[in-house]
Amino acid sequence: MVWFRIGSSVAKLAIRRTLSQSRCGSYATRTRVLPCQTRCFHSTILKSKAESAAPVPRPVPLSKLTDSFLDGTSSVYLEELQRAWEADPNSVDESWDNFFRNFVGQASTSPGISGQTIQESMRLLLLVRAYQVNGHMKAKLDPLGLEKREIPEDLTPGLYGFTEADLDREFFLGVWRMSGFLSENRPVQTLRSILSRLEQAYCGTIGYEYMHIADRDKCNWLRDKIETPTPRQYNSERRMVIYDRLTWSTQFENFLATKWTTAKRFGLEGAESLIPGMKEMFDRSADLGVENIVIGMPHRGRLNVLGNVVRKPLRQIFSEFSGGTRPVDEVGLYTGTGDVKYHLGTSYDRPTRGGKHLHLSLVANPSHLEAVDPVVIGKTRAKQYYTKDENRTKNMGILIHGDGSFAGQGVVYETLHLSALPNYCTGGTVHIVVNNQVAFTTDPREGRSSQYCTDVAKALSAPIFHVNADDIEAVVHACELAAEWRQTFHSDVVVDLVCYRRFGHNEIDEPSFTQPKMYKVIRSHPSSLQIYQEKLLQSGQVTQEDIDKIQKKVSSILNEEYEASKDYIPQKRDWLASHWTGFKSPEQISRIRNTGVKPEILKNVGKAISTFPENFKPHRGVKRVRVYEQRAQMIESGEGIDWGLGEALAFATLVVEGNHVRLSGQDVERGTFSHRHSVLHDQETGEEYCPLDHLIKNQDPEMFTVSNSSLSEFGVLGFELGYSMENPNSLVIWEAQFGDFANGAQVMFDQFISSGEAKWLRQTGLVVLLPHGYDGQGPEHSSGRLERFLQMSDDNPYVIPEMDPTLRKQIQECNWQVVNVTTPANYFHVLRRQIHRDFRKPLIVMAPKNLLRHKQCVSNLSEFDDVKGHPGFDKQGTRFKRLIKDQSGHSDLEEGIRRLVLCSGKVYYELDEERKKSETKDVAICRVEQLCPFPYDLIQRELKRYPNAEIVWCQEEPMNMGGYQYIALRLCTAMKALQRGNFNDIKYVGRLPSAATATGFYQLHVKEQTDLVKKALQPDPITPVIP
Ligand SMILES: Cc1ncc(C[n+]2csc(CCOP(=O)(O)OP(=O)(O)O)c2C)c(N)n1
Ligand SMILES: [Mg+2]
Repeated sequence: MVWFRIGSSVAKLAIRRTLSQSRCGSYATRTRVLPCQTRCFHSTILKSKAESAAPVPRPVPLSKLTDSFLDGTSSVYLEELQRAWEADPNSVDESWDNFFRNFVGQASTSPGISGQTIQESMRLLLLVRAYQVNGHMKAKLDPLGLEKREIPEDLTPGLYGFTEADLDREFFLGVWRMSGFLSENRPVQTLRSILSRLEQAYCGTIGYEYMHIADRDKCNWLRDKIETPTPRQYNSERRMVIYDRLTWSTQFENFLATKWTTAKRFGLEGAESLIPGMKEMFDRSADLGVENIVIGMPHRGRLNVLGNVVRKPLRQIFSEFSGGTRPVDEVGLYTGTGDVKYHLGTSYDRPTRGGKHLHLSLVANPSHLEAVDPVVIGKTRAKQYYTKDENRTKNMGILIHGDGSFAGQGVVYETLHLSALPNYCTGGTVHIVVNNQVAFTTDPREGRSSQYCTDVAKALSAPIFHVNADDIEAVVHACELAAEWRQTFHSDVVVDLVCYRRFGHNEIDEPSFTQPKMYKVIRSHPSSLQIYQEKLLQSGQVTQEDIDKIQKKVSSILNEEYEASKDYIPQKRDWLASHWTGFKSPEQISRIRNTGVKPEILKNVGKAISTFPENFKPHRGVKRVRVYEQRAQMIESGEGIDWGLGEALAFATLVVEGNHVRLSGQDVERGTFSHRHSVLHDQETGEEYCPLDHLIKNQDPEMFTVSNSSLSEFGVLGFELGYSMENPNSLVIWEAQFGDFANGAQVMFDQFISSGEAKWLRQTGLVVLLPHGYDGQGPEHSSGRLERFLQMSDDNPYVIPEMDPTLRKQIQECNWQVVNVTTPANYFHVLRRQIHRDFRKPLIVMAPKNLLRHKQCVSNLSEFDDVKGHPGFDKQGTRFKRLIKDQSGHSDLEEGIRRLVLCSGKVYYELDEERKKSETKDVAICRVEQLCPFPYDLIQRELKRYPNAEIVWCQEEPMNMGGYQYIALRLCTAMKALQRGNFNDIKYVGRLPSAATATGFYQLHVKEQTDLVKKALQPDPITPVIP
């Protein structure tokens, strides 16, 4: 494995470019003091006598020259190269060697070229190259004209020794293995025409950044599009469509502004061309085969996109503006808490200009900027899986960003970095940055260190098209080009829509407090619509009448929709996605199903997952000790099934039942703790084998997916969340390396997973595995922060809900489930339960570490099956056990038990061991496997079983962490209902409150752990928490 991803040339190129490019401040770039002074055109700084006397080159085909030949943009560099070559031809790259051999010292054979020096020819090429690399620095991108950019000196012909006298001289440019005008077979051109072509291609209202892309074909493809002899031209019909779309965008905002003068809507004024740009991009994408587009976007312009692009009925948008209506009373229609209008998601079918249909989904998002990015990408990938879109050309993700957030939020980078990973790639995301040159009140110069707000995308070799948003046709062109790029190269592309924000951050904000100069200019700046209107009228292609007609039409439809909004009643379809038809809302009872599996299926899949091809040679340790021989033996004997096998059986049984299973996270293939080994590596060939891919005949290799991820929590968890939301018939799991690291994705937990259903009525059955447990690994490797997940649970601690199995909706009504499971069989069932129910609910699992190989932490195969009389089979059948009662064979009434210790997780095994060691017989230990929602029925069953017992909650976490605070309130409610005491009757055994999750001193850890385990079993009563 090499240390770099693509090729060392990329790194070299990047370094060289950093050294050679002097950066200048700009409109949308950070203002910088330039070390360079803009050079005048007449400068002759590099032209020496010796050079002017140099021999004239002959036009030799340079077919052997590679792109790398043109990497440098510095003439000094070129001269140095030549000197080096003269001293030793082997000291330079082969392409340069060819070049110098072909040119230097040869007399001209071309009659059209006179007085041209080899140096001039090379310098001219460097000038061309400079335009390709840095032309965007001179492009007219700022609609407000406030740019203070200094033109980089490498765009001044004087730098290369050219003077005005050279303008009408003809120069040799050669026929290159390069697309664009250099390849047009016009080797001889005047300097004037070369310059005007370069200016037209690179310095108009679109600034292209693409020369950071190492791939020659991609660069050529773009050059071909950029360096066209005739600039883009739209016919009058097309122009009217663009005009119509711009009118809709503009009038929509105006209409909202007049009807709801003080409402916050985060209008698009100043960036209205986003809407026609998006529509044209979508049309082009549809022409190129795209059928589904998943959109993620922030607040700015969202309503406009919803109304004009996604085509959410305007009447509905207006109705929501007038206060928002909860949907009509309909049986089982859950409305949740709702969210403000500019966060809601939706999906609609949209006809395209080319006569196709596009399905558009706008993903609901929180205020947290950019947090939706990975969710959109995950959802897109899931759509690709379910539609068998192997080329990834039918389903596309598009993300709209703000300039401040694109540059500032780390999740942007985390998302971009998923783009080329085998199990996360979506064939390219199109990014549009609504670059209004301000973030709330912050100027770019204070908001980012990079030149452009889009620079982050260069790390991923995405082309970036900066476009002046006032030139609507340029916007349309850039958007179409982006769609074409995506469909051709299946990789990310960025459109940087350089615009402005006509009003404040929102409509009731005063922008002149902080940007007085900018807003002075904005006040007298015409809208894009006015500018375009003027242009069309001047062209003579359009009459004032045509324009009036469109204006009138749009205005009357807006008014009609407004009238209709007054009686608008939301429909159920607004809330539900198609794959989810039949799934129950939190208000509809869903039957509890068993999760046991037929013994023969268990045996069969068990064999399949412990077998590998005969000639495959896995590591000896994996083969013998961990996976194959031991697992095969466990299946054979039906005993001693460990965690890894329990999990694999859950995956395998779900897959054979037709479900898609996807597990992702850092190092999940092997498993951080080396317990999973789901992918084997042949020790000789390096080949990989995943047994779970071979459960059924011709199994789709993606049906079971296990994938190591990039080292990201926020991005990858978000991706998996998006993936899980697409189709309910999939078990999607994200595993943290250690639970401690999951808070890097805290936004995902807070804004999406815990509250997404309540806010946006979107269910997910996502499973999150958080390795958790106190085993002396210090404060960063002990805690998955169980307390946070419990604290965010929305079950009322003082109310016992309906617990009758036939009427129970406890889980459905709760925002998520939090478990800390202690047996492989119970883990198997809790995973299967995620799928075997008619609703979906996130599942947070405090996953074990040392239980993975704990001798006692094993199950028998009979606990996995559905056979009556087997250990897992109770009154209802075989199911996940929300609580595991004491294993001492107690009867329904045990009056002699003096203490009932309730606990959760691996501390159980330590308590049990101590109980055995101390031969304590009068203490019962129950495991609360499902902490949330709280298993009131089972807890009360145990309270009744031990009527005289002192009630103890034992945990290994500090008192301000772990389950204590959540459990104590609910346990108290359960006890009160049985008249078994109150809060002070709940005894606490665990660590004292602490700032750090755990001690870093191993010896101290051991002492603390031993003390708490001993205390839980001590003969004397335990002192109450409240003295
Ligand atoms: C993660 C996050 N931090 C802070 C905010 C508060 N906030 C809302 S809008 C905004 C400015 C965003 O600027 P930009 O990305 O340029 O978008 P614009 O509003 O200019 O369209 C900020 C800081 C937020 N919504 N999300
Ligand atoms: Mg902004």
